[in-house]
Parts: sequence; C-alpha cells; structure tokens
Amino acid sequence: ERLKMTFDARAEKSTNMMSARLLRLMATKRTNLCVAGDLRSSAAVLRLADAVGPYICVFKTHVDALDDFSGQFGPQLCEIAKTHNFLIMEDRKFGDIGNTVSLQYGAGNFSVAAWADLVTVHALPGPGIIDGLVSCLETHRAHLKDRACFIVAEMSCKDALTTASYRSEAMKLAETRVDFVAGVVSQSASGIPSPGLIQLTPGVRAGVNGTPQSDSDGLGQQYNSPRHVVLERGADVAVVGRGVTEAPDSAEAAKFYRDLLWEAYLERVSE
Ligand code: 5IU
Repeated sequence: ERLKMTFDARAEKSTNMMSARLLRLMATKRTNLCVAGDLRSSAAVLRLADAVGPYICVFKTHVDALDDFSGQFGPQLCEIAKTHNFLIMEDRKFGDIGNTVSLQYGAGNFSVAAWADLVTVHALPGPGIIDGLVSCLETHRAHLKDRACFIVAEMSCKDALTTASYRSEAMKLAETRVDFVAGVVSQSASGIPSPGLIQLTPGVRAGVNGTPQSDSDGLGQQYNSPRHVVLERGADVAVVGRGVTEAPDSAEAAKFYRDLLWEAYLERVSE
C-alpha cells in the first residue's frame, strides 16, 4: 500500500524523472520538509533558502510577491539549491488555457521555466493546461527532462471550493498525465492513483516552546501539526511557511520541523 512504502521504493514506481528524483532526494537527505519562503525582498528569500537549505527537500516561492524581483533571482536561487541539494517549486498555481500558461511559464518578467524545477497548476482548465506547459518546454528543450508540476487537487483554506468531486477529477487528470505530473497538492491521501505521485500538503504549523498550536491565521488558513499531516493525512512533503519564517531563528525552526516530520514518516512506513 502506497502510504506504507518507503520513498526509495516509491521512486522505483515513478512515472517521470522528477518525481523519482524528489523521492530519492528525500530518502537520501532524510527530509520531507518544504519551506515556503513568502518574504518580500529577494535578498531575504535567498538568505532564508541558504539558512534552511540543509534541512529541506523543496524550497517554495511566490516570486510575484517580491518587491524587487530581477532576472538574477532565479540563477542565484539555483546556486543555493545546488549547494544544499533541494528542488525549487514556484507556487504559481497556473490556471488558464494552454496557450496563455505556455506564455506565462516560459516568458514574462519571471521566466519561471528557466529556474523552477517544479510548479503548481490548478486542475480547473483540464488537460489543456498540462499540454500548454509541456509545449512551452518543447521550446526550452534543455529543460524537458528536469521539469514537472504538482496539480492542486484540494486547498487548505476554510471553505475552499475544491470539493470531493473536484478533487477526484483532479486525481484523474494527474493519472492521465503522469509524464509531467510529479504529484498533487492535497490535504489527504484518498484517491491518489499511483505510488509514484507525491502528496504535498500545506497548512502545517506546530506549537513551539510550549505555546499552543494555532489552528488558523485569521485569513482562512487552517493548520495541522506535522505529525498529524504525515500520519493521518498522508503528506509526503509538508509545507511550512510562517512556522519557519516567523521564528526567531529560521534554520533552527527548519531543523525542528524536519525532525518532527521525518520521525512521523519513519513511523508511518515502519511495520
Ligand atoms: N498554500 C497553502 N494552501 C494551499 C495551497 C498553497 O497554504 O492549499 I495549493 C501555500 C500558501 C503559502 C504556504 O505559500 O502554502 C503556506 O504558508 P503558511 O505555512 O505560512 O500558512
């Protein structure tokens, strides 16, 4: 059964190179933590990536929230990713017709395809959105083999419109496009069609130093504990944003989350 399999065993079942690469990276580096670097200056994001780099498998960005994005940001982040061995995910949540996402992915100010290993994609437009992203890569041939996407099947926020039936359609889309889909963003494991698909789960925060765990942020975000998302919700990769960025020492916080999440993973796969 998928949730009882180790990341290494699941890498063997992968249907694309990026999901295999991420699963192996997690197994080798012994981390299933993704840090969301939602800060406003490029320097602060790069500093954060360097500080948490040793403890993460994925660093997640929202480059359209930067005040000072420049063409140097991507290459600089790639350097840090190479040093610490993690993948970069731009949480772009593409959501348009194939032709438009093809333009947004490869061009514009952000040129996401040039530097982000992984991107997030809404299932809403259907299979054409995957075709659009892949067609963009065909013009950036260098990256055809080292890019993939995660499909947003279910959101973490209160009253999200990602209903059970939407979620199940998103899973079907993932299954039909496993060539380019490395995983799904979801709050539970039910219906994930293949052991090669990776479940990414945001909305994770722990109570630190005896403070109670907060379960929301006042703007609809809903939090669960690291143990809960891995053991009860099936998270393979857990996303922690403010739990790390608002901590006094982000490296220490990342290590704290890495330890909790990895221990929960080991417990999940042990008999
Ligand atoms: N994110 C969510 N929920 C979702 C999806 C993405 O929180 O359903 I899809 C993103 C938003 C933010 C990060 O970049 O994950 C969570 O940050 P905090 O841990 O600070 O709430």
